[in-house]
Amino acid sequence: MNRKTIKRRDFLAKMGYGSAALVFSSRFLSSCGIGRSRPNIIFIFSDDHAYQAISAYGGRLAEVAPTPNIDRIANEGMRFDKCCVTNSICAPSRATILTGKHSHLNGVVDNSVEFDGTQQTFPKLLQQSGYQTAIIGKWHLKSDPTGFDFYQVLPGQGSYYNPDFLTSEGQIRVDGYCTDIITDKALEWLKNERDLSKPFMLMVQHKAPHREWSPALRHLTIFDDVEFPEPDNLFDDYEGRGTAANRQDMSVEKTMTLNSDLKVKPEDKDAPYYTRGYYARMNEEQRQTWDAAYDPKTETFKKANLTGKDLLSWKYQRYLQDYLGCIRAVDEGVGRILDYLDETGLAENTVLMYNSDQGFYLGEHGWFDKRFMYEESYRTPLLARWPGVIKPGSINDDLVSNLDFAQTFLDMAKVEQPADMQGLSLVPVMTGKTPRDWRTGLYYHYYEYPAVHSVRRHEGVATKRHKLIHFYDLGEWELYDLEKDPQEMKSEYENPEYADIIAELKLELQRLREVYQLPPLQPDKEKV
Ligand code: SGN
Ligand code: CA
Repeated sequence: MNRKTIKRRDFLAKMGYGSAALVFSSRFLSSCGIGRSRPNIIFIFSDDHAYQAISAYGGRLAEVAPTPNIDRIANEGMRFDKCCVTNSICAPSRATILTGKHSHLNGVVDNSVEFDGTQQTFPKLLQQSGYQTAIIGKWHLKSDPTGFDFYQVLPGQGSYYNPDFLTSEGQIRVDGYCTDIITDKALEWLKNERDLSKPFMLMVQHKAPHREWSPALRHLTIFDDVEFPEPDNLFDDYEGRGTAANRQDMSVEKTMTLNSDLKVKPEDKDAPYYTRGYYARMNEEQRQTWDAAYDPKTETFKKANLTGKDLLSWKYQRYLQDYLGCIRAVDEGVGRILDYLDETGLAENTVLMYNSDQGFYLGEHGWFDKRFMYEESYRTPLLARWPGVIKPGSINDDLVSNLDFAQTFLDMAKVEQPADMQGLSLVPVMTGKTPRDWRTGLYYHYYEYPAVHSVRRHEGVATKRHKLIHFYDLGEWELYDLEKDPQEMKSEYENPEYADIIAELKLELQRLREVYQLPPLQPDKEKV
């Protein structure tokens, strides 16, 4: 018996099959996805997960809040350091991923738009080519999912505790913690519900760590004794930037609410804190665990009577305790899925990608939330493991985008990439063979204004080093030199030394607008 046969026998034994099954093993193994030329695809997607909160990316939080399981994807695969989004907000990002098109063409320019589910998407094309497709978790596109053989999705933003799910048979409520349930459902589908005769594409989409950052009950106090390093620009005064950065409404200091966001419990039992949101959603037993965790924090806070910078520092610590607390369950879930793939041998022919719908501010510039083209929300984590194809431990810094994912998945599945998709397949990049003429600039466009957090509309172009941003409602431009100023604290737009670069970037912006068929800008003047 050669080594391969022994390996197969071990594997079959693990799956509960005796040696008689060996004769059928080739067919069986290929039905599991092993030895198949078209790989299975698992896309694990979180909501608002900042790359600063993934230890594989290093940074100030890596030691205090490690993510060992997510890091496994990087260690066994590739870490992308320049993965950017087309429009840094939830529904638009999801629509771009599904369609491979910028917001103005897929229609979802902001969170208020309903996704037109009749349009071309990569799950539909995979499905037509013989893949089984499934999505579990946050969807947030208003219309029902199309192109999936199986779906169980959260309505709207979903709930952290005892969440509802929309299924093809109607709405169900499931007791427990959302992140754990989504992982359970994904594993259940992999183990018992998928069609073994087909390759599959599974999207596992978490709500966490979205606002209002509510961790699993077992994780409510894990960071109580941790002091998180502050970013250098937590106390940013926005000097050197334009109107938009100065007038946003997303600061840890002013926008974050003491009760809902920071979990300081109000004394008035009729307060909204108790009657709607996560607290109302919990059952009695869950509330007891919650109270045991947050009552002491509320007491300490009230006694401390903090003001000014001390108050902001406290808010920052409290915010990160919960935000990073949410990520612990996401990381555990990733570990469970990786373990399952490894233990069953399914890993061998399964690509696993981890990504978030955009980045997030963890106190940088004094902010939370996203939307801006400034680095922390513009960049998003991307990690990919593909045994035998991606070299373990590789790091890539090519300019890539969530615009590229649809074509990447199609390319992996050997399905033709439609000419009207606007990205590039990342398969050559993953194999370490980035084409010489790979893009040198990325186009960005944020539309959701007026809206929550008051971030002004803007478009822009980014190269690896520079970023030109046009706040067109305001008639203002900003330019950043990331090599000189990685934290983007000073716009160089008025600096004559940058005149040539600005001229070049304006041409590039114009070129990209034409390539991507952008309509003329529609400033929201009357709402300024
Ligand atoms: C909610 C949040 C906002 C967040 C938007 C969009 N407020 O309105 O902080 O920016 O969602 O988020 S909350 O108090 O209701 O949590 S997105 O990820 O869906 O785009
Ligand atoms: Ca989001």
